[in-house]
Amino acid sequence: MIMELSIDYSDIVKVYRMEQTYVMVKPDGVQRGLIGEIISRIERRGLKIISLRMNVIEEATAKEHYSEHETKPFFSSLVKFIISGPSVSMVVAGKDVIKIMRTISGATNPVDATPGTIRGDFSLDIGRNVIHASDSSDAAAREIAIHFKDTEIWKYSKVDEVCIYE
Ligand code: RTP
Ligand code: MG
Repeated sequence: MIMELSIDYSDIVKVYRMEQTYVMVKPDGVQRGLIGEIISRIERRGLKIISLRMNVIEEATAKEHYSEHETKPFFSSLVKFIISGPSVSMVVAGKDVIKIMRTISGATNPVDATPGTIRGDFSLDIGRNVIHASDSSDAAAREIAIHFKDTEIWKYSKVDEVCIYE
């Protein structure tokens, strides 16, 4: 028997209006083979990756990205670490994605990160906490613009969105 779902596919376009955030698998996450694990967690949650790139971030870009911390004692070691090897940058879209990505990521200091979060499952040290995710809508807009051109961000529908969103 063939069953048809009674779903209104015309609503799919709503997802375009949802939030976007910037996510990075930091150099430690890349070295430890966690790219796939992290991307899987993002996808399985129902979030949509709308841009994706591996590169070694330029020093000036890393300084701009973390400019809110430029007076902190850990700033120079943080920048040095972020540019130390390839990282994976993404733009992720979805309903409440900024808050959800922060929750999936876990507390900044892994000692406080709940098991089940990325930091709580895969890290031990605050300076090697595997993932970055924007912490507010202003930060998300700023960070996406630092790391991606508009033309690198893909606004597409996914067929499962009718099952993920009410
Ligand atoms: P991120 O920006 O990397 O996603 O991390 P976050 O929002 O959870 O934490 P934030 O306060 O923005 O700090 C940025 C990164 O700096 C390192 N850090 N070290 N030694 C220290 O006290 C210290 N505090 C922060 C961490 O690697 C943190 O992810
Ligand atoms: Mg931060």
